[in-house]
Amino acid sequence: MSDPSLSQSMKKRILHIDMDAFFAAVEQKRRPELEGKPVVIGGQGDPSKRGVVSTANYEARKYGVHSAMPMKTAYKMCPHAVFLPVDYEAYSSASVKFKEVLRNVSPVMEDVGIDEAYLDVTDIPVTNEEITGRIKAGIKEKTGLTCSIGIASNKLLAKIASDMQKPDGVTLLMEADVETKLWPLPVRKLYGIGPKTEEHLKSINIETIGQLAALPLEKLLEHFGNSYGQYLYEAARGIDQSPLVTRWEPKSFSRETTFQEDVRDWQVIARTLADLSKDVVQDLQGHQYKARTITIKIRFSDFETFTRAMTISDYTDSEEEIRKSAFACLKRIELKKKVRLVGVRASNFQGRNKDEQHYPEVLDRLI
Ligand code: TTP
Ligand code: MG
Repeated sequence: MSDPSLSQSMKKRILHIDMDAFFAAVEQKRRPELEGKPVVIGGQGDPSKRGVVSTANYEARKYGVHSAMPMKTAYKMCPHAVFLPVDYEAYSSASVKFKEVLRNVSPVMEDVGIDEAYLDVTDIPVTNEEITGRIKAGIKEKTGLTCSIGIASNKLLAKIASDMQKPDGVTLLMEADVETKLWPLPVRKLYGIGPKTEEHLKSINIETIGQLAALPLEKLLEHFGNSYGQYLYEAARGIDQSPLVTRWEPKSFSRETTFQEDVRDWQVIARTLADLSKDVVQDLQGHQYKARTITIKIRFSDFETFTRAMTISDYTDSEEEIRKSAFACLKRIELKKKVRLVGVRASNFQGRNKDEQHYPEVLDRLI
């Protein structure tokens, strides 16, 4: 772009809004007696039972408690925390309210998850302070909760920015800040880099985004293939031209269960798989989707985890067909140890999900 004024006028202003300690904050809002106490949300809310931490508030995080950690470990780290079960209905209703506030600020919104969204405010002629102030006040009024906001010229940088000053922060990340602010961060902070890519990069001594940016394009293409290699090359430089996807569409529906005690009995595993398939089918039918790919997940007692996927020839929402596919996947896993967890996922929806092939890591994180 040779005309700088033109490139300037085409620059976008994208916000990424992410709620602070979301599940815990909703619980604290409706139970004022939790004020100032460490709070851990997960599973059935009983740390002596199985289940993982969905989230912990900032007080509990000081003790090392974090999402995805077994509840029992959280209890060891912070026995005086208040442990609560997950109440999705309450969190979904807060989520709907906060997204309404955003939609009233700008109709160009991408809904990315229960507690986060992107908002394109390029065409709204007010300052960053004004717009972020308006959003924070609106969310506070409708939900009583706080959020953190990132502002940048694209989604990639806006998401990184929203995480930089949590909780209740506002962070502007300019393209000129890429070297000083983006490059020192670990590669995992980049959207689309999951544990596998992180591991791969570590094996070639790449740990920070700056080190990734120092790799020549050819090397990235050689290690990660054309599409993903090119993506990493650009992402490390803060380049992202992906548009906001304004109509929210789920990419998959999945359900999983952790047994209270590890199971060896095939009948129990099979029955659980059938029940989970039924739940997934209800999700599909409820949202009027049909899927072609069924994936199952089996985690053994020693945490070794296997997934097996099957893609069928026609899109379906039939319970029988999905259950049969799940069982066909189960046959491909040797049940040589006791099983801790079973999961089922339906994805690859009709006419959708074109992106998934490009970002295998994003898919990995969904199941
Ligand atoms: P996050 O935005 O990752 O976490 P958070 O909102 O609790 O905390 P932060 O202030 O750092 O943003 O996730 C949003 C919600 O999603 C979180 O409150 C609980 C849920 N969640 C899980 O159930 N399991 C997980 O592993 C993670 C990361 C989140
Ligand atoms: Mg959050």
